[in-house]
Amino acid sequence: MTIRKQLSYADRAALCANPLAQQLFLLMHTKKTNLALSADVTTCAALLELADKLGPEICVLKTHIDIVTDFTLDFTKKLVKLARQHQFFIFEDRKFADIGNTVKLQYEQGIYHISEWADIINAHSLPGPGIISGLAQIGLPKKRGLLLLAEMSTANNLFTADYTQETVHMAEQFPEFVMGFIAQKKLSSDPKWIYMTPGVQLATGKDSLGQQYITPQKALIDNGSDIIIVGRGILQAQDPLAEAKKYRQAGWDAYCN
Ligand code: BMP
Repeated sequence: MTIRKQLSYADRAALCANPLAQQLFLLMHTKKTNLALSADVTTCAALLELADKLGPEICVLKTHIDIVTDFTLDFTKKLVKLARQHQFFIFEDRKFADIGNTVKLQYEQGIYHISEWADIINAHSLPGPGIISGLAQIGLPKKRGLLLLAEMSTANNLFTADYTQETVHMAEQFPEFVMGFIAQKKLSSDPKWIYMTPGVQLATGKDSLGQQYITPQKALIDNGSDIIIVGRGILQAQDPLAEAKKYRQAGWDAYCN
């Protein structure tokens, strides 16, 4: 019987063309965490408190900046400071989906100036490769990274197997800027891609609006993903820090398995 050694996060860091993917793999390896917190709260104070308390447990903090009611640019400076202090990357879950020229403006300008503070962003591949070229014009000089949405966690979504594979092919044309995918499972044998999986809770289930949950073990062991993205599983717990530690342990045990 031959036993094939799986590549570790550290091994895979060396294979990445995108510098941020490399740094993220190394951070996961040294910090021993593959947990991303989906910090879906609506005030700057609540977001900063989460970043400060849970920052030591996570590799990525995911934001939806347009749900924050009292946004200021000063808030983003504080968030970046906490990210450096506690060693995590900031991922703005903006899901860009327009033509290249428009997403460039949305990424750099407007109220949020996303390119100034978000290490990672994501985009739909639906408009074609121009969306990646547009975002890359802003993000590449700043050494940022892009994730493409190749699958979604929701019930009855319109992502087909062909769409998912075409998304992987599109990523292959931009290895310096694309880090990997938002997906439910590993999609390619190329070890440089990083997979982040939302729709994760300690028990399987769903919410009332189509969200579906798989367990950390299912995401990381059975499906071959790399990072679990957890929102309400942690945020709605009585003690979010204690719950984050549970998810961190479950995620790390699954990776080491
Ligand atoms: P929760 O764990 O509370 O269900 O939150 C999941 C988070 O991941 C949300 O911020 C949502 O926008 C995001 N997300 C998702 O749930 N499924 C996807 O396919 C893609 C996402 O970005």
